[in-house]
Amino acid sequence: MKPVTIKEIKLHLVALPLVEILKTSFGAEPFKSAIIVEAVSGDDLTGWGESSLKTKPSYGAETILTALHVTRDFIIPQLLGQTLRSPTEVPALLNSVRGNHHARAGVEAAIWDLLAKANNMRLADFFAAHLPPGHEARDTAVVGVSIGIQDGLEAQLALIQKRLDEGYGRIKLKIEPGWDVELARAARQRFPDIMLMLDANSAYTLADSEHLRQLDQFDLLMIEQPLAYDDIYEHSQLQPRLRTPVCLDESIYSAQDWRIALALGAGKILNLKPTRVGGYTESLAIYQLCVETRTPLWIGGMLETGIGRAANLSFAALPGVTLPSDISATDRYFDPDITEPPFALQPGSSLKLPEGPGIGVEMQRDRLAEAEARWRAFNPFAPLWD
Ligand code: OSB
Ligand code: MG
Repeated sequence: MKPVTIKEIKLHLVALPLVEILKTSFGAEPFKSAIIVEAVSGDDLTGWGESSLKTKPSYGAETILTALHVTRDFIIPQLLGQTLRSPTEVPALLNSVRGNHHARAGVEAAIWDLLAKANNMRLADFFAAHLPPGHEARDTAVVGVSIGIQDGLEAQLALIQKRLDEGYGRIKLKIEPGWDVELARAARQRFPDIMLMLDANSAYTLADSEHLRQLDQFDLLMIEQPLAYDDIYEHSQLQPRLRTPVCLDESIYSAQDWRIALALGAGKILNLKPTRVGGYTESLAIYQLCVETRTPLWIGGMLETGIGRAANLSFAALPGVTLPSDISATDRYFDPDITEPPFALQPGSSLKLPEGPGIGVEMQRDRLAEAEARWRAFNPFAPLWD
């Protein structure tokens, strides 16, 4: 593999208007915010990555501004001037930076793209090159769509119908107390045969076990993160009381967390968000653990821009990703995105991998500049100091 030397790492704070707001049990934000990371090599190749975060610490502890601070002041100084043969060398170089997974993942992703481009490989094939033989990437990944909490059952059912008409083969609905059993009942009655799952985003406690058990009658593919965002143990008490498989999202930050969760029986399925676990190196370790333990695995999303989505799609094309991923077509998120070409849904509820080297999509510099100006105009926070 051809190495690269990291000459410069630039950060772009962006805000993009969402075509459809995603309301979850922890609320909704009007814009997609992200840090777009631009890594430049000594021979002037550019790699792109994304730290996909909200402005509030509502999904996890990090925010867009904590990630900016940690990336600028602690992560970038460790990497400038380094010569890397593989992006899997990045975590060791960032040993001194604890936690802050989304921040570390954005920079690591830019270096994955940079090294894949330096070696003229699709990112998906570059991932596969870091796995044992037999994990060659497919040219497509099977995907589903995540639908937010709506203002009433009819509106919700209409939106499910719209997504089914577009060709999505797996529907995920966000739930919260007061918007769960009746929602699932109505969705099942109207759509008896669809692949349906629910995501609670940590809205329940173990005291709700009996209530959640009512969901067992609706033949759900899974229920995602019913209990606390940082809990594994109580999920292990809940899972045996449910027939519906529990899928963990928020509370799995590493391969070690997932090993513990599997040992305790805290869940049967994993939503792997590469940004939540600190990047693709840790994601590959988790992937291998899932393959070894035959755990069903899919790739989750954080409403990524085309930069993060192209990379996640490349990962979702690995054969050990066995369930539909939360990576939808561009028109579900942005109009337009900051990259070209857009992702369009294909037959079989799938997305095609871009063909070029690295992430395979092209940054549109004018739209990036617009999205940065939009962030500055809408940034809801006062300066931290002056
Ligand atoms: O819980 O999976 C989640 C988006 C932001 C934060 C958390 C979640 C989500 C999604 C959207 O469900 C998935 C996507 O990117 O399409
Ligand atoms: Mg989730």
